[in-house]
Amino acid sequence: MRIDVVTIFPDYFMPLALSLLGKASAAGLIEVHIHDLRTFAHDRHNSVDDTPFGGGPGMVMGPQPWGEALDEIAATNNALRPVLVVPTPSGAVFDQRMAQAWSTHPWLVFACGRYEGIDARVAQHYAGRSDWAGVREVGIGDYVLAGGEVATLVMVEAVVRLLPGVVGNEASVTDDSFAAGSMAQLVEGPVFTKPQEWRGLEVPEVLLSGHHGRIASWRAEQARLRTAQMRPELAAGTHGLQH
Ligand code: JCK
Repeated sequence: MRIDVVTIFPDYFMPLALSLLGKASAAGLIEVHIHDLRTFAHDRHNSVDDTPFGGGPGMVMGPQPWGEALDEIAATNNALRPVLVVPTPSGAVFDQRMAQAWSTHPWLVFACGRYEGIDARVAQHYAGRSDWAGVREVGIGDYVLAGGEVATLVMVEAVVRLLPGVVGNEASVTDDSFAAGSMAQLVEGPVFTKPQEWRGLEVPEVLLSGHHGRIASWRAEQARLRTAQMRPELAAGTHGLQH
């Protein structure tokens, strides 16, 4: 999978060299390119923002540097159609199902806005371009960030760990996809490792019993309890995944 990111803060993406994502890059499973939007601005101060039409607080990112950056990126590979992802607090909320869907695309391009966001014509333009595979305007939750960079890191990590060969332990991803149909319905219960007793706290005895059937039922019950306690909206089924 190829991943391009356009941002005025390229340093935000240094974590992509680390850990899971760094290994995926080193193994050639992903190819990541970070682009500085300011290099596509042509005035003396490399400005990328301007005052909003209609008035209001703050500044808005203008369409010209975005158009030049995205066109230049797309021109580097005429065989693939990129999906444009635009993180925004007003988008649909990114979830595991979107991560699964995006993990099958060969090329994702993330447009990280700052200030009050990006001129709406940028998303509109690329949504109408047949040499692009569409535009996804998405948020990562109901809180306001200062820009799209952190949301992009979140989405890239969620997508990349689903790629074949990226997570060493395939069972953990398979489990998620079981959860993905069901992540809608249940969160996981508690997990434990050694030592068997820590500061007077014992690991639940059933987990030491070796009875796989009893362990599975205990875990299912713990998942139900934890979901009811922490995620009542999932327990009620009043969230996004059932269609
Ligand atoms: C991209 C700029 C900052 C700040 C206007 C918003 C009422 C608009 C996000 N889940 C998420 N939360 N925030 C973002 C996100 C924030 C961004 C950008 C993503 C680009 N900003 C900003 C204030 C406003 N207010 C609520 C008016 C943008 C994601 N993904």
